[in-house]
Amino acid sequence: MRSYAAVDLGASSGRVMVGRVGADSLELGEAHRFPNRPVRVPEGLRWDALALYAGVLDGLRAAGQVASVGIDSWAVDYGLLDADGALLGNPVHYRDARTEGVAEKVWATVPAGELYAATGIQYAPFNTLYQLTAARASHQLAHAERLLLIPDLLSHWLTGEQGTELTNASTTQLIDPRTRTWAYGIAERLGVDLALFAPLRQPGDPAGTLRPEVLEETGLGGPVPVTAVGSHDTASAVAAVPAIGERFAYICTGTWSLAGLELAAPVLTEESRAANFSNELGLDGTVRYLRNIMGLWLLQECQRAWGEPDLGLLLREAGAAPALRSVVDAGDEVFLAPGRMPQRIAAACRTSGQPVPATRGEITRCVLDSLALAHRRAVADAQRLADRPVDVVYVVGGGTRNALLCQLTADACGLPVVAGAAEAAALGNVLVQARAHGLVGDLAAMRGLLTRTQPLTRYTPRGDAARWRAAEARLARR
Ligand code: LFR
Repeated sequence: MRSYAAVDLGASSGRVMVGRVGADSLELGEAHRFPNRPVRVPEGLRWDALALYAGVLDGLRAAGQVASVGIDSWAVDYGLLDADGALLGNPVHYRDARTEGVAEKVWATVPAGELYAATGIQYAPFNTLYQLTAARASHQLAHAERLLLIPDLLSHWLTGEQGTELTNASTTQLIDPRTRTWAYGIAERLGVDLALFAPLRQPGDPAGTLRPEVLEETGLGGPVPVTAVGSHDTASAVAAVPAIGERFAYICTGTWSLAGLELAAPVLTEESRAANFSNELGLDGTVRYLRNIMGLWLLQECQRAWGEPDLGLLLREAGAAPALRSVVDAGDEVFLAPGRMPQRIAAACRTSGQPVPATRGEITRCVLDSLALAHRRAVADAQRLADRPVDVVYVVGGGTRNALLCQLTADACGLPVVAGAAEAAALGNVLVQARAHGLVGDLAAMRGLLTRTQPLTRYTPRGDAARWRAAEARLARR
């Protein structure tokens, strides 16, 4: 048995998990969990990078001696370093308003169709490319010598080394998914200086060793290597989908729902662009062909507005509320920014001529029905666009704790749902480290180990597909 520390940073909390991997065993335990609270300052919404780093150090201390450390987090965001290597300001949060209207400016130089054909990345206002364009005239960018994506930034602080991990780099919209390296032509036309980025590294590559000061602060005995993992949390989570064979779809549920397929090659058609599917890069030459859906963010923001009531109670109320009475488009950008979520959901129902959910139970039901409907559309669209039929949908991530959402997803998709690990990202992170150290074989072997060692819950679709079709048609008519 060997122990690996997986640092997994989510939009609302970070955790350091310890995975113990043996020849045919895999156990995961939590060493430390800490809040990740975005901070609104006069210049906008920012991440508290130092608090995150402090949480990582506390976590490594709690984790104890490990064979290696891996870091994954949400995508697209970054820190800028000056010529002395100092962080220039607090990293900007992807929900910050600075990218409003920026994509149109980019498309005036490189039309959206061309951009998609070259990068395969869906339109989202927060793609790193748009963030960099929004920041073009800033003093910070003018003084920046280096850009490090969030996991690479933390890895740099731990080791002193710099790199740009590929799975996360693909979310910048500056990578060509066919060559799996920089989209040089696009960067040049849009005036993005690729020299800002440290050299690319692959999941499994060595990423340095903990600095002596870090060893001292955490009480660990050196040397402790840091291993590059699928540093985009979704890359790590998809690696930990407990799938057998190829005929499966996955939904990574958490703050976001990322729903789609694992492919061997990107789908770069105009139809795929119109359907807003992304081709993010995964382990071992795979492509994560998926759509971003607002996810449990909709519910988290409602809970925040309601003073954080008990989730179990809310779900019971939602279970008792009438099904599919009102649905909203869970892919709609109007839900991206924080604040006033119950009112925004009510407004969306009102303007689409549906009954306005009034109670907490009704609003929660509306959110869960809407998410299940969005899952249905994404799974169906992905199969059609990639010409790859599936027999089963795997759900991983925080949403696996929400049995109602899993059941509604099975009902909506008309397919069996198999719910895997809530901490899938951490498991994928651990397994890539274990593999780099020779303990596990390829992706199929990693998944085999997961199916043998992790509890799975199966949800069988309950009939009445017609009601979901009708709800879908209601949304499409908007
Ligand atoms: C999920 C995730 C998504 C990405 C979003 C923003 O945590 O990484 O994959 O689109 O956060 O970075």
